[in-house]
Amino acid sequence: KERTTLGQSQWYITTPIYYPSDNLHVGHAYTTVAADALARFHRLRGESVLFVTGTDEHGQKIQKKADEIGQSPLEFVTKIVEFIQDPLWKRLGVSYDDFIRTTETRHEQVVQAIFARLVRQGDIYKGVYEGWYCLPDESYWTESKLVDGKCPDCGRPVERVKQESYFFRLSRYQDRLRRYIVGHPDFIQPTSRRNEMLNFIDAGLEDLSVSRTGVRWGIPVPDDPEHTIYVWFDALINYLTAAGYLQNEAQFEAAWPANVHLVGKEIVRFHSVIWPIILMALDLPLPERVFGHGWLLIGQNKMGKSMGNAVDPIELLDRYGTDAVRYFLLREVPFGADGSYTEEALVLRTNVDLANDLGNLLSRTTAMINRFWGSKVPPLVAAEDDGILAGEAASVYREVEQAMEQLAISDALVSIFRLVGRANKYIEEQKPWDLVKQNQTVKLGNVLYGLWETLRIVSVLMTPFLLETPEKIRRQLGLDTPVSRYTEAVFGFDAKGLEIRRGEPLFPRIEPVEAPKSAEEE
Ligand code: ME8
Repeated sequence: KERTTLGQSQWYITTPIYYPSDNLHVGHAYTTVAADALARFHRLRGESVLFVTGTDEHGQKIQKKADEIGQSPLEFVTKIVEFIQDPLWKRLGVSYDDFIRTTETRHEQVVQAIFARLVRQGDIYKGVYEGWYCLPDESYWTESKLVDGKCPDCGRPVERVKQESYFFRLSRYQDRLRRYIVGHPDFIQPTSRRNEMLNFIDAGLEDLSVSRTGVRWGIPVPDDPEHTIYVWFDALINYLTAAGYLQNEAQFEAAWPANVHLVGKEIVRFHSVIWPIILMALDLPLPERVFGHGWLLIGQNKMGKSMGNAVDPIELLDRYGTDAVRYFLLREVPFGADGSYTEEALVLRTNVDLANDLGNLLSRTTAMINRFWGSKVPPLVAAEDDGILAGEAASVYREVEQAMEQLAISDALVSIFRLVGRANKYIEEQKPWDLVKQNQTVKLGNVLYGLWETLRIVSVLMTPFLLETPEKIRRQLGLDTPVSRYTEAVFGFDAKGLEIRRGEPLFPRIEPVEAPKSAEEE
């Protein structure tokens, strides 16, 4: 884990903090692994990174769940949180710098300080709330927003709430927020989500109820402990707490504003309406971007705890290993769009891309260097090189950088695998076995070097995405050093004296799951 370097600006990325109301599923792993790949990419470029994830532990939903099984809420969530940290994120290789729990004192202090300040400023006032509440989403709705009497976001039943409450004056900031979003086209991404938000704001922002009576499990309102602070108001502030707000000035200087809040599309509204208004009220700069990615679907439905279709990431890790699971999550669906999850697709991806394309390139390359060049890595005779692989590698280098800037994570992997594919085709074109017979030694050496060098470059480019594979490739290439900088992915490495070490296949082929036809045929 990289330590925070003070006095230097940090690239700050966050995931949502998840509700530990149940074990997390593949949908949560999706966001978290994506954030991890982005964090690792920025570290590889030599930037100081702050990558934060965590858990959103208060609120009525958790309280209800804990009551049902007769445990204290803290006891109940703590077990789940420990599981999330280890084994879940540990086995997925999530390299967070900080894990924030909203029940930590450092967070409760910041939330109360902010609440008190907003009351003093007149941005929060006391009134009476009368309307509807969606418990699973922990969100308030007015009568007019309901669809067929249900929550317009998730379609589930809502409950009637009438009680004394504190209100946050969203209405006061409506015009300012609209101007900000219009003036900062990259603030909410993708663009479709930005347009939805503008429409939502144009329909008019009503002041938001930010406290509850009767929900014990929450942060008390300062000087009015009958009220606990609304769980979303509490949760969003985690991004400030983790950056050191009010507690560590130097750290906060370096980290704030956040570069990316990565979230699922269903909570973009909280992050691009309520959150920026909290920050405006505090006179703080807004995050650079809020990126709302799409959903993993099972059939037509969102994968979710309440849908009963949640897939356990631990089972996938047991069956397929960290890199196959990470690769599938990062590659399968264009980042931003919805996409369906199936285990068959995971197996196919692993077999086609990792076992065939990449695995074969490595085994063929090392086999030929072994047979045709006595296991030594041939030297590059640059003046005679055709430049084909060098040229492709240079384009891919730039494409991966651009894709990662735009959070187009799957595109970055598509580019890397285009380079792998080009190298495989190059073997067919150059036919090293004929070059041997024709005694074209310089050409043969350059071809073998080019293939070896492409694999070395691929091992660098893949470092943010896959954890064990880059090392495994490098071991077979005869390289003992781990990857440390993105700029190592440049063609022309001096491989003098290195010897390849042939080894196990990178990804043994997996037998396809659930193939009833072929089972019958057997
Ligand atoms: O909303 N596809 O927590 P949560 C893709 N505590 N991503 C999915 C997904 C799916 N099917 N299901 C879940 C909360 N996710 C609040 C957040 S932030 C200040 C507070 C991911 O446990 C996605 O990132 O319900 C989604 O936004 C998040 O999990 C919701 O997690």
